[in-house]
Amino acid sequence: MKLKPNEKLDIRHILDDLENYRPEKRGWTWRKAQPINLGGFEYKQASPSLDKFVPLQAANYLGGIDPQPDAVITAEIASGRFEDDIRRMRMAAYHGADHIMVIRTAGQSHFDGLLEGTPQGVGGIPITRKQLRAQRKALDYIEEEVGRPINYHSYVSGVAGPEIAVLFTEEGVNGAHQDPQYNILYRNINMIRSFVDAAESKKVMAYANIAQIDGAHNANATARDAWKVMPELLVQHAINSVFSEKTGIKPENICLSSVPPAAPPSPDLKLNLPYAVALREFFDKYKIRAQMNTKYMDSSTREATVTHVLNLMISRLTSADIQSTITPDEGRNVPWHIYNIEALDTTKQAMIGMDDLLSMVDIKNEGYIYDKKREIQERAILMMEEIIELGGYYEAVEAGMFVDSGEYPERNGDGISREINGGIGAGSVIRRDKDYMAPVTAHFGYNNVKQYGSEFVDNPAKLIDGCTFEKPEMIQFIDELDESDNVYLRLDESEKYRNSNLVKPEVEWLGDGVVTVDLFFPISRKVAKEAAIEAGKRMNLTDIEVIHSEVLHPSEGSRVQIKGRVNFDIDVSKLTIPRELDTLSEDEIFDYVKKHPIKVVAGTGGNDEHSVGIREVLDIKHGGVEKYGIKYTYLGTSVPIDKFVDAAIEMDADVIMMSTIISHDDVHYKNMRKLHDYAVEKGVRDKLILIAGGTQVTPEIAMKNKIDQGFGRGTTGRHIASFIVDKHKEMIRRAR
Ligand code: Z98
Repeated sequence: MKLKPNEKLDIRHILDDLENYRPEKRGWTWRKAQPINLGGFEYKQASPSLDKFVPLQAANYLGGIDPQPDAVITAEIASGRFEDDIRRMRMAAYHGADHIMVIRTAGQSHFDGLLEGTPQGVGGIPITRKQLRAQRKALDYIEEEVGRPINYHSYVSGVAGPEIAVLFTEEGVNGAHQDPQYNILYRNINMIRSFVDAAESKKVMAYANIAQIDGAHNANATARDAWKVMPELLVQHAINSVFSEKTGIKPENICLSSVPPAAPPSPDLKLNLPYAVALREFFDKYKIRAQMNTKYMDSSTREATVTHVLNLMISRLTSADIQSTITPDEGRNVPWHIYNIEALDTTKQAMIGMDDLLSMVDIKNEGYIYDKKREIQERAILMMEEIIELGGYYEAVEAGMFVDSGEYPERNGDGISREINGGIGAGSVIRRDKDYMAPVTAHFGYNNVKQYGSEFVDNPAKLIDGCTFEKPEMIQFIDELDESDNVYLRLDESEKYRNSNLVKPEVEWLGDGVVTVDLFFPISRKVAKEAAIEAGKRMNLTDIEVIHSEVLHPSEGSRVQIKGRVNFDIDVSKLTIPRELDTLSEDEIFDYVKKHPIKVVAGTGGNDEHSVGIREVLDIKHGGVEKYGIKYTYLGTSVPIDKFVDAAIEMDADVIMMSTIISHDDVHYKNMRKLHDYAVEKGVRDKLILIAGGTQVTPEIAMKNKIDQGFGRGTTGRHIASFIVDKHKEMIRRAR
């Protein structure tokens, strides 16, 4: 299957023959960082362009270019239905994502084994072999379509961590979070068990070249005063990174999950920049995965976006290698298509906008930034020393040293304390017997295989002629286990919206019918929220919830955003779709008009006094035809129809642009016909391009009334100039 931009990705095709699908490659792929030249601009921190993409809107004025930054860009997807996530992955790839993280369903860390089938999740998807296989297969098609490898990512945590690492290796997962401290601090899993599991998991990840992201950022999200835990964050990064390296993960696959710990209204850069510099300096052989600060995010996408952009500036100043784009979703827990894609665009826009920033500004090696950086590093070293004095990491956790919201060595006594012998899975670690033997690849620690020959020491799986890593045909593929909760049932339920004429508004699942409505009420926020819900009811929405509200003034007004569900389908075959006018590129229009000077006479026709629209499409100010070198003479308002033609003859004009807003008694039709008839009568119809425009004008109406083209709402000077150029070319051809 080859994907085509104008065809939907067929989920059922992805599911076909999954049993025999094999991932095309293992391991992580970095972007090819290289300077590029695009649209006449030089970019230094860039990477090759995509074959298929959706550019930023401003690209309309810059030749449609879509420069890509050098950092890998992440989309975190958490809809709960993997089949809908696949469609979103494709949208994300078009907007520049080459790292797709699928969030796991709530509570999967506590499952002590693997799940099978494709059940629906809460706040993410249950990770299963079938789901992984389907998504990796879909990404194979998508990466071929956009022309760039896409890294697929999920989480190796919880009591089934090692099993998940093996599953990820078998299924071609390219990146994963793995940090035993996450299990201990946030999932209350026993610490000894977590480190033993991590050793095994990391060894497997090293074998598969899976990039590893750690969990330090969670301290930031959890601690009450997040900006104070900066020294601890360095300590957490250090513990996981060194442990990973010792299990065999290559430094270039070790990615620190860094979050700028503060956000406005705190003095963002004054806190976050020295922190990022301290981190970069200490951990220069590893990669930085920059995550956004979600700690302070509430429900305002605007506010989240500004924090995101400040974070992106820090990423640029400290050369982040992977850029996450989680922002607006996490804050208000609405993981919808539109916000995922918006966050990707924010990232692309900001990173490209700040291209090569470091060659223009220096980060000072003195004064405030130096002192602050140095202080954070010193505090981190002191914390590490105290941990060692206490007896090690386990003792330090038991003493509540982590996620304490004091700035080390200050302590607030609110750290997360876990008992060495407590937590989930306590007592489940047992010493391997002397004759312990496991004939598997990438197994950590003692393995008694030497007795069978020295060739098995580094390759125990040879004893059984290879394990599932070498021989995927040994993998047992389980399709579905739950008859009442699986992808086929969900696809059947939404089938009427797949490849049919029916559509329904959607935020995350096909046919979910969810819409958002933005409202303003001139009252207090408390009352406005209730008024908004009532408004939603009167709009026939169901399941109405307020998802955002803002005070503009305590009594003068409040903004409320609600979501709700609609209960109708739209048959697109019954819609009248206006014909889209072709536009030429700005350069094409400029070049043509330079070689073939074009003159226009224009005005509002008959008794029409509405001159705003016509001025907008004439004047250079807002991109009217004048911008392209077209000369115009404005005849004014209420121009008699015959005067348009007489003026055109007198001025030797090529085009008449008549604006006609009033439609009472079909006067706009009548005036168009009159204009044509008068031009015929004067013997100049063949030499003139006649254009009519106005809110009630359509191309069909204009042409029916013998006018060359009609322009309605949304017309810009470029539309009209493009038409004039095309028509002018045609007239020259005909005249030959
Ligand atoms: C992120 N948006 O970092 P559960 N391991 C680590 C984690 O940080 C996480 C998990 C496992 C964030 C997502 N992080 C939050 C180190 C989650 C996931 O228990 O299955 O949710 O574990 O991308």
